[in-house]
Amino acid sequence: MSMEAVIEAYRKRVDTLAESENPYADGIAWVEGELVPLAKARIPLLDQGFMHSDLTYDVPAIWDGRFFRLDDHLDRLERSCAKLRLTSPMDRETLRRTLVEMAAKSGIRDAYVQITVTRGFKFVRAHRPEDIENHIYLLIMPYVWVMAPDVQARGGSAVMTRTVRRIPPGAIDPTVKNLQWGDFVRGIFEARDRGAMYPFLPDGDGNLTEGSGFNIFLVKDGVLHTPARGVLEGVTRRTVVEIAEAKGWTVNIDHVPVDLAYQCDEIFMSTTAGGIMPITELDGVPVGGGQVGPVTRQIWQAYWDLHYDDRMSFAIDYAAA
Ligand code: PDG
Repeated sequence: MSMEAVIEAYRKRVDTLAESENPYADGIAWVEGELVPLAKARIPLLDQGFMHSDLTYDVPAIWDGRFFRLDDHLDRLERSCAKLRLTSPMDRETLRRTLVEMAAKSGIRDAYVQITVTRGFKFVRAHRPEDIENHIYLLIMPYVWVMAPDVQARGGSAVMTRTVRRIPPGAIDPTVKNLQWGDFVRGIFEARDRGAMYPFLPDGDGNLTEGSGFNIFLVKDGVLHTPARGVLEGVTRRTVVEIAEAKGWTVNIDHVPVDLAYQCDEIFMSTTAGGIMPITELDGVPVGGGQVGPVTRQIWQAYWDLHYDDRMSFAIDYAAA
């Protein structure tokens, strides 16, 4: 499907949802065993996820009623939990089933889904991790666009940040999906101050890392480059790599010098919350010809087509709710 067709079909589904009288149409949350409308969801203040940001989370998405790469997100969540010595109090099958039930109950067919595992009520200073009962929180809400679809059609603007670098992997492991967004928030403010939308954070050693909720790809002479280190290993990033390799293109996952961003032909960002997001202006200067490039376009289209591929997604039975 073309970019226009994908977006138009999506807008129709959003209009249908807007007419719904379902109490969960704006979002549904699972907190301490109860399902509540998202706006009513509250966390207990004493949870260490709140007190010390002692948590991890993951975000899969639902597109046109189909869960996309759910198991890849659950695998990553399990790896993140293991690294933080957290254990989800909900086993994987229950988690899968609960998410599907929540989606069906809400009627939301294009959704942002968040699973958060927190330490729980005991602080690690005073207790061994194996003696702490961890918590889980779930939410499903209408699809989140880090870059709005109409902006995707022409491309967004980014800056290479000068006032903030990405927190180093030796401080916070970026492969563990986390909510310590201090560097990203500073980056967003810098981007806005410089008249752009998105911050690209360098690592302080001359290499590119990632931005506020997305991985970054540079395309130069038909080769895709994306940073290996200092980044979340995005599921969308992996999808991009698989698409590119299937097309016979070369993908270089390695150190990516900041300087390459100024030499390349195309730039795009990737995230579950928005997909493939073209950047056509960097530090106020057009990227390549200043248009969304041909490689980005083909990746964009293949990405959304894959959402209907049974190997990557499965249909939610909304009628069952
Ligand atoms: N890097 C960071 C720091 C991220 O938070 C995300 C996803 C990615 C890369 C891309 O990973 P994946 O392709 O697996 O989604 N972050 C968005 C945050 C959206 C937002 O801004 O709230 C997500 O969790 O979907």
